[in-house]
Amino acid sequence: MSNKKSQASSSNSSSNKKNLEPNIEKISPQLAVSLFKQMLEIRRFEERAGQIYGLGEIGGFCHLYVGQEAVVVGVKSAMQEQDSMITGYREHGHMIACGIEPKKIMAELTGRASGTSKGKGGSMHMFAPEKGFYGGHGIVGAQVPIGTGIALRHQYENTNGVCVTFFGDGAANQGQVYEAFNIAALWKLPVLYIIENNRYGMGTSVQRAAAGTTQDGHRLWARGRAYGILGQEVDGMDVIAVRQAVAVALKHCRKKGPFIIEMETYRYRGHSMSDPAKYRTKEEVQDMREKHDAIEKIRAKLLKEKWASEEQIKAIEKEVREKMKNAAEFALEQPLPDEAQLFTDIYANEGAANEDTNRAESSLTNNSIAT
Ligand SMILES: Cc1ncc(C[n+]2csc(CCOP(=O)(O)OP(=O)(O)O)c2C)c(N)n1
Ligand SMILES: [Mg+2]
Repeated sequence: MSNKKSQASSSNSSSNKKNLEPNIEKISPQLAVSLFKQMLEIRRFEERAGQIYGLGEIGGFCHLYVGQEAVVVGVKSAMQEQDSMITGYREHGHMIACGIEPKKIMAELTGRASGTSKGKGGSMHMFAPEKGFYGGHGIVGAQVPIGTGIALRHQYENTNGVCVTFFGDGAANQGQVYEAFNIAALWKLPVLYIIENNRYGMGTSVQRAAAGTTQDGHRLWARGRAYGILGQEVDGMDVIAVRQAVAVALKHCRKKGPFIIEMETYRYRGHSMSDPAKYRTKEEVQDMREKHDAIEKIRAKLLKEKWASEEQIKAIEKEVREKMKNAAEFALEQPLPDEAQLFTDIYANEGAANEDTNRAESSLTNNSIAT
């Protein structure tokens, strides 16, 4: 990660001309501690998930968010109650940031009946609409038009909400993203697009896959320019910079419509648990972990500013470790879904769906009599 400060707060950046006015909020010690704790929760959760996957307890794909924690924690901390969120398949951290109990998420990963999708969604398909979280989507980029549609609902129903729509650097090359940008700009939809640029789409680096990007300046955010959508790059390894930039961007979205933030971030683990990550060097990963880790950055700030003592930090670390250990133990003790559950939750309105099926079956029978 470049050591660049968030462009939101940098006045001499060339891209800043198109950016929003900086609005530097003073961060309280309590807030800083809470951001640290939330990021740590996601990290420890993901480490446990990785272990459980190794034990063969997680079926299907499993994409960990280790390294990217500052993005979702910073974003969520700037969101308001009425806002909503949607993302792709690397969403365990988003679920935690939205306040869903880690034990229920772990139960979902392990396919248990008490999981957030009753054990039928797994790692990639988790939802909590009651908390404003709309998934959890396995098709790369598919969440972008859906998030734009949720923004239309916010506008239509005058909720004053914004739909924060996350997608990756790889997804940024999808055609449907630009169809969504077009309609969002035309209709001034309240949508904040967050590009989590972790430098790779599976094993392909962003420079190899995305035109107009370089090692230093990714500039995926600038792709909104053709539609008149403003955007900026932000250091996604700095939770405070993320929060500050998002707070300003959300104000813009509520009043004027779409905005794009490209978060410069990094994933420490492979694309998914089955990826040995041979397309990058060990040194590259080590450098990121040692010099740019977002959790270490805020831990150092807490100590430097005397916002928390060593003892307080240790106590938080212990509490979080215990919580995630308990979440894993809880999940593994839970029963699997009953076999009868195999054919439920397929349609949104199951009563209507059953009627349709009956009608289709009877028309089939009638037809076969007639022929
Ligand atoms: C439409 C579609 N094409 C291909 C895939 C296979 N696939 C899964 S993840 C992925 C890479 C996406 O990378 P990025 O958007 O950068 O997200 P990241 O995994 O880095 O979070 C691909 C190509 C898919 N799931 N859906
Ligand atoms: Mg990526």
